Amino acid sequence: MANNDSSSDLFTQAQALMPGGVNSPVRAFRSVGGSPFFTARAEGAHLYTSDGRELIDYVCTWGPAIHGHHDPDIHNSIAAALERGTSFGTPNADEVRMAKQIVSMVPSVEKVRMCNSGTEATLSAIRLARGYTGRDKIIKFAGCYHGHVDSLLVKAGSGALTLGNPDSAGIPASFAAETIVLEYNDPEAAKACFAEQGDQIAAIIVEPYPANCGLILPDSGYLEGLRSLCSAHGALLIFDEVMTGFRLAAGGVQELTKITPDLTALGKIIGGGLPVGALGGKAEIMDHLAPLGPVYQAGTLSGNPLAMAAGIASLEKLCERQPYSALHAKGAQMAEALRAAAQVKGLPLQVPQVGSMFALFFANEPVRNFSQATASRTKAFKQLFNHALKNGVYLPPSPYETCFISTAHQSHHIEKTIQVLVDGIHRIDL
Ligand code: KE4
Repeated sequence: MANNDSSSDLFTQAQALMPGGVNSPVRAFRSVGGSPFFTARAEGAHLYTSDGRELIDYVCTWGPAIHGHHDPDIHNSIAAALERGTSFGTPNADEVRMAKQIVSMVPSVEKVRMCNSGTEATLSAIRLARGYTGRDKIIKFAGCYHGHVDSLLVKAGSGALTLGNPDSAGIPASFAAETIVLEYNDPEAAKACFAEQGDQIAAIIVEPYPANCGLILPDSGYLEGLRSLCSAHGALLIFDEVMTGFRLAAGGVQELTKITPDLTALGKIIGGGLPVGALGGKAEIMDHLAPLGPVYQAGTLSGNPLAMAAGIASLEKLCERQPYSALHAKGAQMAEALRAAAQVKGLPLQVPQVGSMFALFFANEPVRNFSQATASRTKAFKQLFNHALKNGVYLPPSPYETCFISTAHQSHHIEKTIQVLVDGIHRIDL
């Protein structure tokens, strides 16, 4: 239903009905000031706000919209599925089609369990790792965000970090005690941890390229080291590719690095904009899931036919179009232009970029871990965010997120964005 209320009116109504006026905290603009705009519709590279504004969108609904918004192929696939009903509660052919698609794209995945969000995928992955190994402890890394799973909301990134509560209230100390938090890109810390308690560690869960505390890339050999440690100590390596899966390559980071995790959590792009997550991995491990094995995992709408139709269309389009080198070129063009502008101004700006993902840290040195990310100048980011928004460019409303480029971002969108952001960089007052 079309609504003619302004964003401000809608936000006033929303705050009376939903905590913070949002259904997910990072949307609340708490770290960049002001109030969030409301979106009336989205098309291609643009969001159209309830105030009649057109914005070039670099949030891409936090990752799913790799083909841009309102993609016609995804739209038509959903419309066709809709003619057959919305949910059956029984197995349906599109679940088989989706599973075949994932297995064909993600190198390490032999079997798949569909669910409804990235959070469900990661919570299922750690439960499966604990059930399979008979061990309790999980290693995660400071700044990584794996969804709002109780035992993983410890030194978490994304909205938790944005709001300054990386360790959420409401999580019993007994839960947190089973989670070991290490600094990313610190191989010695990981080695020491396994030397001390390797026989208690069920798994490492890692965003292979952490993108929930800005974007951090691994030092050479770091991920390979985690793989070796897990293999040597009988722990599982879980790649949380909810964000990077299908985003950086058809097979995600594990295709780029040729590292084989034991389990992979997937989400975002896999749903084509509808709620979908998935857990995949070696058949021998996955077969420990109910109804075959003792590890329970379930979901009323898991494998929902509409969501499968949207996700299959999204993944098939990626396989047909193979847009990754073009997306990388756009990301590199953006990053190089912003670095050059900052250098001219003598501004400490790091722009980590890989493929269609990039982030902005106002820091003197490249950011390699959580501590360095949180030491960056967030006030400068806030200035740039608001300058960009005022000039029609929507960056993620937090310095602890990552920007996404879609195939709908044409050269003129990139060029306009560079012009706006370079102007914003020149106006920053540290
Ligand atoms: P969801 O439960 O939000 O679908 O996925 C959780 C999740 C798991 N793993 C990774 C690597 C993720 O990035 C996420 C969710 N990402 C955030 C944005 N950085 C979602 C945005 C939000 O919380 O509203």
